[in-house]
Amino acid sequence: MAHQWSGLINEYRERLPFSDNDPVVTLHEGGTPLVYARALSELVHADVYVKVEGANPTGSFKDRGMTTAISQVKQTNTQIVACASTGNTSASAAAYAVAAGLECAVVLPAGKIAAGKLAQAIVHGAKLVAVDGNFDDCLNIVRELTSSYPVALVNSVNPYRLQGQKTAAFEVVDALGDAPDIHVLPVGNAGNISAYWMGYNEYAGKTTAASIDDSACSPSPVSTKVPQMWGIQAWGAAPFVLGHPVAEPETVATAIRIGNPASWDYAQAAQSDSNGWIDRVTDEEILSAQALLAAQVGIFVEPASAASIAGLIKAANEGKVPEGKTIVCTVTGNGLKDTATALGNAPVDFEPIAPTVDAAVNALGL
Ligand code: AN7
Repeated sequence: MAHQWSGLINEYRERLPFSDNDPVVTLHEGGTPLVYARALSELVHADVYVKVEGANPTGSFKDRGMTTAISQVKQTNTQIVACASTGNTSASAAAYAVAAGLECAVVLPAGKIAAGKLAQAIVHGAKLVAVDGNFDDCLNIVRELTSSYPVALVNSVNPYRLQGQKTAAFEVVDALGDAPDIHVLPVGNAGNISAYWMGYNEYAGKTTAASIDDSACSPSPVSTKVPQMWGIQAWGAAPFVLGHPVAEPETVATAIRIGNPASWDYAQAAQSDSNGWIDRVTDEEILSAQALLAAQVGIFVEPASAASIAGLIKAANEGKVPEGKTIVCTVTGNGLKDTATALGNAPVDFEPIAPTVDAAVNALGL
């Protein structure tokens, strides 16, 4: 029988802080496609692959960190988990709480969550609170709340989150046979860039600042090198580019509408230790990269995810993409989560035709 992917804790347990008898809460996350993107490769004169994290069970990379965070909570007596979120973390936390038999509370910035993500938190039965403020305000509330009440924090400041998320780097190396030369990904709260950097280093037999577990490096090295990390922020929410927090972040990519990233030091280390950089792209560049990926590669991602593609294209236009290198872009979330932004003003009310083949042939201009 063909191998059935068993979820990332089971697949990578020897590199995760779980022993054989620990409870595992999984929706069989991970094992996502790494797709060669011909149109992008031709555009930037390199071999570009897209890591399609929207293929995870709740449609974003957050499931990687949620299987590990929620499995760890199952080792304790805590019955409630909580998170602040721009949408995807809450969708994932709500689903994994169901799988674990736990309660989930989510604190969200009012009016700034894409409809699909809000629907997920609701259908999975999370308790929702909408705050008149941004993500950073929500995270402050949840941090205080979880330090005073018997509630487990499952935002990426919980180190188990990054442990799960680092497995995406393992999968890239497993698929390519070695690490890529460059890895590009969107940056919001900066957990993911920190987690990838940790994963790449562990697979190369090294540790990083973000490592929580000395045993992480004991298995033998798999890769011979680590990539440059290129992080991409939205123009109006680019604290790393500006060098300081942004009080009122604003961008069409609501998932990365974050002004005061929690994993600041880890992300700085990832960019400097890898000789990479963190740049920013405009909302226009994000939306046109989203459209290009959908129309020319066949992958529909949400706006925040398209930031990585936009950042790669921008770098190519500035002559900063070395020719012929292997580049992986993580696209973090599924386009179906936010169809309103993708459609923009495109007409979706079609004039119905008569129910005949002739009318259809006519209308389609065949
Ligand atoms: C699609 O859900 O912060 O830099 O609360 O949903 O690790 O924060 C989401 C972040 C990129 C940024 N792409 O990742 C949340 C949340 C998508 C995202 C990011 C997010 P980090």
